[in-house]
Amino acid sequence: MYHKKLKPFPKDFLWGASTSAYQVEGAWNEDGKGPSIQDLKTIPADTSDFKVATDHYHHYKEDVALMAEMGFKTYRFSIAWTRIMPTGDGEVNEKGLAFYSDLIDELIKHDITPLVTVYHFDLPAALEEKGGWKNRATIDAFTRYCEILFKAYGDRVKYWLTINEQNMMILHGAAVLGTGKPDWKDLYQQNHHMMVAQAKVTTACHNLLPDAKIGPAPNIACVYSQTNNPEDVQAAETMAAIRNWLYLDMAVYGEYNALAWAYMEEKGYTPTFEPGDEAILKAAKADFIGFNYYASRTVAASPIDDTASPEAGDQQLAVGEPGVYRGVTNSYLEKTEFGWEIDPAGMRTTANQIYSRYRLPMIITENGLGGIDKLEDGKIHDDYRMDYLSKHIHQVQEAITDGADIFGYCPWSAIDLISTHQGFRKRYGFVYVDRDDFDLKELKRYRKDSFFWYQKVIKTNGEDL
Ligand code: BGP
Repeated sequence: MYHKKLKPFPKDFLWGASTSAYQVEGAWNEDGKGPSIQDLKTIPADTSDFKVATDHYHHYKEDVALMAEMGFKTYRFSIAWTRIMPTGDGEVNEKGLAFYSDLIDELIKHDITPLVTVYHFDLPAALEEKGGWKNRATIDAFTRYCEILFKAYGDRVKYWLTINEQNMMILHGAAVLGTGKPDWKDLYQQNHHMMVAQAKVTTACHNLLPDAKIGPAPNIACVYSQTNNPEDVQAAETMAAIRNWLYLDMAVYGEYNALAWAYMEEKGYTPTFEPGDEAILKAAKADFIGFNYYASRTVAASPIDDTASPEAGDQQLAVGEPGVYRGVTNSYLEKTEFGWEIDPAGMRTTANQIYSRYRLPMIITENGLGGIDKLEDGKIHDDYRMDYLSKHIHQVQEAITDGADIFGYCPWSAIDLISTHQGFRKRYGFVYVDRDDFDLKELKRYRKDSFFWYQKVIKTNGEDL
């Protein structure tokens, strides 16, 4: 594909950036917040826990002012379920409700559209103790929790995201959530419950807030075949079905993707449906698709005695499953310091694939470079980040020119926060937060070079990259 002339970004394009509650807020047990699974998980000895994070809970006004200075049109953040309902269900914590209400007001005061993720990896610990997503009671708790949010904030929040990276929680649960060795049959049952929960809140949102829009936020990556051997190509198709389309087919069509279902049948992983599930799934249709993209994936066919293990890897690192597919390194791509491949063109391909399958408006809800930043004389020269982001934004424009309906771009992350695995060593923000894994210092904020660069990108509506 080529283009002679790129179409401009739409004039009301939603430039912004993302964070998630447990990675940015801190104040882990303040003002009535209950513990989430993230607060209780075992953290490697050389890495910070999530108790203070960036302390955004106490700095949110300063942080929103920095976002406004960059010119953000939107800010994607998540709500900590355990601030609203400390035990995941039952009593509502007014102070928790007030925090997000104030944050939303602060954003609106600065003309920043709130884009709210209701659940980003931080299941209430009290629900986990009762079986978490294995337990169908979690579906009802999630629905009640979301209804509270819709009623409390629906007058001001028009864009909602349901579950962040449900596909990564299932495929890389051990890495993302620290849940230990996967039991796949059980995981696909949990997955089914999350699908039903998502469908219920999508419908609840439509009923309670007819003007609002709601969609999923999986991590979607186009899957390349290592060679033109038809067997490799089929392995790539299978992986795309298991990794990507299973989640989006459900969010949009309310049905299991056929190829993914066939895989689950073959493996004995098909979930049990309760009466009514089918109708609940079918009744809910996303209004738009949010997707996180960090890099493409490349795979080859895998012999049944393959040693590739589905238990290894993280959100992006190559894994595989004997007899299904084997993740391989793409020799055309460079890697970040943390080993994730960099593939800007793959983002265009991914957006085009999603659009041709679902024909729904899309917003990129995460994309970004985790790097080791150095603070020197109050400055952070993060040209590697600007390079990564400008190449990806260029590809967003290519995809828009291809005809994909993309209405916003929210890289990860608005401000430095704790990485899911590498603590404060791995940073993503436009704003540097001065602390390291164990020394909290003063948590002072510094504008990185990428801050000023992104300010210019937004000001010129993506013309000056
Ligand atoms: C995504 C998650 C985010 C975020 C990001 C970067 O998968 O949705 O929560 O952390 O990846 O990952 P990491 O922090 O592991 O570098």
